[in-house]
Amino acid sequence: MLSPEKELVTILRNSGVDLACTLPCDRIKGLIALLEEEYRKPPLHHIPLTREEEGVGICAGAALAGRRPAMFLQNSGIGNMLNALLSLTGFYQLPLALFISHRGVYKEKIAAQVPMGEKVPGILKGAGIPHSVISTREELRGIGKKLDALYKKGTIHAFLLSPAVWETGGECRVPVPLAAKGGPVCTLPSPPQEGRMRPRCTRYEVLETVAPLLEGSIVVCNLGVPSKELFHLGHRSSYFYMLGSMGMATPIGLGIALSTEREVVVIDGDGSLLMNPGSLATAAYCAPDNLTILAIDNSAYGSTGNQPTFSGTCVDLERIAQGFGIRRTCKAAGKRQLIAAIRGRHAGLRFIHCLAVPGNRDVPNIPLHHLDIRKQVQEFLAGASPAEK
Ligand SMILES: Cc1ncc(C[n+]2csc(CCOP(=O)(O)OP(=O)(O)O)c2C)c(N)n1
Repeated sequence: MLSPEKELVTILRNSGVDLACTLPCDRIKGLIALLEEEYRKPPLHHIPLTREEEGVGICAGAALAGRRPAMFLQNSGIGNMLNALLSLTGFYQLPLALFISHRGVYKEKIAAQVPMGEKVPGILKGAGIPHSVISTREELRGIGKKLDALYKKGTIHAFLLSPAVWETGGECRVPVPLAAKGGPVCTLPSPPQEGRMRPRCTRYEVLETVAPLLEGSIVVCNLGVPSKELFHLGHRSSYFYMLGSMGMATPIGLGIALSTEREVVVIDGDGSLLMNPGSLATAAYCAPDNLTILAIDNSAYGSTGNQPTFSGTCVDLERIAQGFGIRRTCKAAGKRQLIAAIRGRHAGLRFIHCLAVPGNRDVPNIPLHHLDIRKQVQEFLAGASPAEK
């Protein structure tokens, strides 16, 4: 029996879909890997995205040129693209097929997926975007007809892909392409190192190294596996674990840093920073003295299966931070450099570009309720100021 992923890609090809823009979700990693393989050669095209909104623009341009574009994303990404969908694709009546991994409603283990997952059908309805729920093979087979109609009419249609559909038999055997073993691009080695720095630690090892140095600081930790790993290494009430809202670690940390005298450390990721790089400009503009952004760059969307990000091929995050105006930047590739970077006396906003090798530690979900996480951090912030301690 064909895997559901293979059957869907066959339907796409039969309907003339020639452009696939993707941003990973764990539940569709097999589908994205298959698209990458099958859409490798022109006239077909696969484009990995940094933020869903840019995909809307790319697809609109492609549709203007007569192509049949489709996007593959998690339902949370709808929140990142609604304006572009309505004021560009919808306004100009361009065709766009949205294949949305529908989280939060079926065998969901991550509570933060629930609000967006439950509301997304209503959000689509409110936005006037028709949608179909796809949870069985039969529903999957009905996609072709709808695709033909939307490309003919120049409309948007959303297919909400329930995780149940991937359980309808036949395993997708395409291996998920993993981030390059060589790790992130480094075109700007910080003195005294010469030449290309090589990452040596996984994210877990990075967190293990820095955790003892984080006592007393408010820590905002990136969503997904980074937060779970940090919790596993030892919980502190000063840790704000993100359970959703990809791309928001630096903005959250900036907001806190501007509101307290305490040291604030943001643990961000390359995928998340690439989704919202403008947050570095805002941080540089505000430049709070007490903010450190520790970007753990494993050149991968680690939490969703280590799909490569552009930091493994063409982007140097330290240069990005510098270009946005952050003056104090450095690179760290091993434990000693990392400790020196974190301990280093400083005044002003810092950006530490920590090179890491891809890989996740197998750790359980965080057992805390999100409101308890908030309460603990609020109470920590409301406690004695560092000067009074
Ligand atoms: C808007 C949105 N799109 C996609 C996802 C799925 N997602 C969760 S974590 C993650 C990867 C984050 O990668 P990175 O910031 O590099 O951190 P890493 O997991 O590699 O440490 C993705 C794509 C999401 N939660 N929200």
